[in-house]
Amino acid sequence: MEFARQVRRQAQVSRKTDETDIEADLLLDGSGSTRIASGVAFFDHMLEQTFRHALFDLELRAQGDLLVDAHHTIEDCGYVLGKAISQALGARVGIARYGSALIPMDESLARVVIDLSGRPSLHFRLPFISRLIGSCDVCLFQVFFSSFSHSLGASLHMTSLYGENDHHRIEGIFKGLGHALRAAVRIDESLGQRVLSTKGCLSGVEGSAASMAEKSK
Ligand SMILES: [Mn+2]
Repeated sequence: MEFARQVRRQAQVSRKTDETDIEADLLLDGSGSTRIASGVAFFDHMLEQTFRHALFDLELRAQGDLLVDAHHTIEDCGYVLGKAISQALGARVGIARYGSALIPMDESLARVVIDLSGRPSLHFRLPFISRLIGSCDVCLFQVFFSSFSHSLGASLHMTSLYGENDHHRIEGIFKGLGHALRAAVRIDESLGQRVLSTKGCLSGVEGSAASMAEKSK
């Protein structure tokens, strides 16, 4: 129990390809303070919702090939953010593992459920009315959540139950992700140094018991 508590749950991840150059600095047990600059304003607005509501501190800087379109930038931000959370969680010792949220946003209602199982899976249901929100193609949200769930190693179920306005509906989803994450990463003190799995590990994570021990030194 002491072991899990003493570790500062943070990560820095950078990733550079010919398409994107991204740096993320993340603190899980933060206050929700964010500085986000992806070059896609509406996407920044959505990420700010997730990390503010999760109470994670995040600095994210992305420079992508936006002259092509926002696809690579948004997809790779998903990859980097999922990886940063996974890295900050290490071997996932003592965490609640599951989180869920029902989030109203005016006339709309979003449901988000997450399992930090180590196994990636995404179910995303939001029938958009428009093709664009701001300058952001709505098909890119699913692309984002897909790469995020893969690098995080999480089963992610996101459903907009109803609503009239695309902006409200997707914002409810991003806020719901924040609340679900906040619940799932919470240290459950009754678990002590155990992992909430009959296997004894949450498989597929990049961290390991050895790397947790290294960090706690
Ligand atoms: Mn908004």
